[in-house]
Amino acid sequence: MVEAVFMPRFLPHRRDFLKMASVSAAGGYLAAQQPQSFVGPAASQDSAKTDFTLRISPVTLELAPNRVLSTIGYNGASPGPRLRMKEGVPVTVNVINDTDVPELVHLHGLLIPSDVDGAEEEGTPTVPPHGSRRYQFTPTPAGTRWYHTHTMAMDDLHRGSFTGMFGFLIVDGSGNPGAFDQEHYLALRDWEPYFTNQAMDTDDLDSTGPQPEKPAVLDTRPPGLEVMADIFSINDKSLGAGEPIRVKQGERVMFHFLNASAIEIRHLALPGHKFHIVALDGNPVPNPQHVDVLSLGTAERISAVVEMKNPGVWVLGTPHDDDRRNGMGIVVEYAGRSGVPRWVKPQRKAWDYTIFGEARTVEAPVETIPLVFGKINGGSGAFNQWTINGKSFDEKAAPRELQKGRRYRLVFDNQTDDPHPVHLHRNTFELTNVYGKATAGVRKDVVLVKGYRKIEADFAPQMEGLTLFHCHQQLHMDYGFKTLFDVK
Ligand SMILES: [Cu+2]
Repeated sequence: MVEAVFMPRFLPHRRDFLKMASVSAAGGYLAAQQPQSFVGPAASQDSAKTDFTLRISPVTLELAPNRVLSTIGYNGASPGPRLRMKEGVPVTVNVINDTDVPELVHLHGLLIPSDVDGAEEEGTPTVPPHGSRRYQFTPTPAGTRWYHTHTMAMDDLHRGSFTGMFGFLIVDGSGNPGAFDQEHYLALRDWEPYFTNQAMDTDDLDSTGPQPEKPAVLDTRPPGLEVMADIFSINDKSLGAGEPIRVKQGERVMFHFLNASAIEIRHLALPGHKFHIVALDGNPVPNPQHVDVLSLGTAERISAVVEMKNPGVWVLGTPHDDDRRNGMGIVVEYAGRSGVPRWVKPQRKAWDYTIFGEARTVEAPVETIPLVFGKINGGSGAFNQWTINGKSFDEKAAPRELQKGRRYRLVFDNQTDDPHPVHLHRNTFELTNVYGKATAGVRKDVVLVKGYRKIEADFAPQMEGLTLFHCHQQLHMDYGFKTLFDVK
């Protein structure tokens, strides 16, 4: 069924104070075209540099006309500037902090020393309020990386990754990026978050599947607060408010998607088209595949080529109807076509990391490290506490020691009912088993582990020093869901 979409007509909010005007009475997106930063052929925009400045300061974002919000960003914008570097060529990132609180810039997906990785737990010095600090490092590996704040937010939804402090970081390598006619960097975001006891609503596209890990007796205490949002954008524009992506029939368009949310797990579809997925978290996959729907846990990246062979005006957006009407999408417009952008609900199909992998048998690890994720329900109006192997993060506890170059297998054993996008700093891991299915060759730095399921990932640490592992949902991380390794 084809659904005509009149948008963005933001839904009435659960909060009265957020009464915002809709874009126009007719809901026409053409009334509201703004130049959209970051959308355009990359080649015309940037080339690799060695010196960068990031200024942390308040910014206002016009997500749509009459829908302006304020947050913290980099260089007066959110997303911040796209930082393009060359693999192996040393760079300096000068961070200036115009705010009143200490800050940290985490360089996500890079193999760099602890003192510049941007995590306080690893010993990276903070950027003092109204001060500055230089990050000097040699970027590697090549691929689509990103940068974002790594401060704690706890119960303050105006801090940490709830703000607009994020941006793409591209490390150019010697590899051939493939043939395409246009390249777009699209960061998915939600805004104006709030606490709620409601369970996370999902788009029901990606069922959890069998849960052999689920205990017979569940914790019956009421769950505590989670974070939700009702306003969405791709880069800094809500669906329909920015420039469409303009394409011609027959073009091959490379999309680099980043889920820059602190809270949301996201699906995306472009009706009438397929995504040819070539890289996950910036790392080329051994077995590129066509899919109809993308799944992006918090902090995950997907690079996919779309062949434009279905002329029209389409919505590239989330299958979640409320969220799409509230801004999560962007219009794809073929040359010579006009009219109301079309949306068609995609077929339901579970996301499967292993279709991008190889069937070969992986080398056995020297050691297996179980990481059992637990949740202590906080009850109504309070925060849940999160545990790894029964313990919430304790900064005084000695980190677990690992040996450089030794092959370890991490077992992400999710003994909670929530999906968790877990991230290992300063390393790339290889998925070796996903929900009971063996695989090889898919290299990532974040993986989404569904409720009561298990994923195994192997890695051989290359970098000495403290290495943080955590859930990339800000609230979960802040309330205990993290642990430290120390590589010797
Ligand atoms: Cu989590």
